[in-house]
Amino acid sequence: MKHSNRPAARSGKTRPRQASAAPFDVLVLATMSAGKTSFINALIGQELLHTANEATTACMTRVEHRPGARSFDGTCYSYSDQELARLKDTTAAALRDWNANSDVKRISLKGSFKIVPSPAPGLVLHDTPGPNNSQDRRHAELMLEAVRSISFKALCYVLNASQLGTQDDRVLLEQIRDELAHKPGHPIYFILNKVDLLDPEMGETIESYVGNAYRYLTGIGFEQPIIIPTMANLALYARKALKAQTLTRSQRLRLHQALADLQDTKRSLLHATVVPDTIKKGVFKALNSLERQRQLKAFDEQTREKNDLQQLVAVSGLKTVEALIKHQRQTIKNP
Ligand SMILES: Nc1nc2c(ncn2[C@@H]2O[C@H](COP(=O)(O)OP(=O)(O)O)[C@@H](O)[C@H]2O)c(=O)[nH]1
Ligand SMILES: [Mg+2]
Repeated sequence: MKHSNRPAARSGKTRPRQASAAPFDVLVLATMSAGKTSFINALIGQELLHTANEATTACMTRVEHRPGARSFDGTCYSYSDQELARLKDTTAAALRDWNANSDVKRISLKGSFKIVPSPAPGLVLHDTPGPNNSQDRRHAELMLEAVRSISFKALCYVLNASQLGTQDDRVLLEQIRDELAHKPGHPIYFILNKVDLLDPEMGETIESYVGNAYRYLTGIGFEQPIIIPTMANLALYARKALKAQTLTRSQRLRLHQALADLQDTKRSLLHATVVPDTIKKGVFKALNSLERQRQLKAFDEQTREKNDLQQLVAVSGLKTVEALIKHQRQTIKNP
């Protein structure tokens, strides 16, 4: 392992105490490469966890939001729950190494999510390995252990819109349905990811794909599923651009294309979303307000670009998921 095994040095200064908040754990599940890790990075607002078009997530990763923290504290643990390494400022490269190390079972990260508005403290996201990796049975075991042992308050299940209803996906959904039968009252948000890959001119409209997903999920036994068409990658790129983080050439090109298509796609993305009315109205309101601002003010080019990026994030599905999480947290607090 490349990184220091020594515990991080403690500074002599006393830090201000973090406001303690009730934890709200969100478990993210899916088969391999549906976009779990990309979705979590978009929720964090930074490319922190490692993503790729291959079986990358090999261990459990817990990411806790600590508003105001300057960097991400990271610790990784072995299968016997021994601390293997710890870093004060955990980088994506360090996480890639930990993730590739077969001794590492779980990683814990604590830091400030770089999104606006900042979520309330206590939000914890859990990334899990896709259980359908035929090379490594441990992935499936870890996923199941996560569902059974983490006291999550909401579950995000990521569906790959461009490969809906594979056999692996159906098996996993049936497994989750059976596991959740013993845990009533846990909302599931179905993230219909990669909708940017659909080609409306080939008849692949958002509405038809959400309809397909609805029938698929109700057929498996999920009644009145909440379905959010999502573009996790583009939301992440837009959030990176809004925070002046460097984008790769390919990310810039894809973002540019998405912004060019935005006028045609933005309303259909929100209309097709299957969520409670109050949530949907809130997201439409935010989009309308951004559109009004863009028309009314004497915007310079830079402010207009920022407004476009905010509109993209507003319709990317991420804002809808964040609104659902916020609503669920309030419901738990004030039942
Ligand atoms: N086109 C597109 N690709 C995506 C999206 N989200 C993730 N991906 C890509 O899908 C691949 C797998 O993503 P990853 O987050 O590692 O999936 P995981 O295995 O479920 O964690 C990567 O190449 C991502 O860049 C999306 O919204 N649109
Ligand atoms: Mg992953």
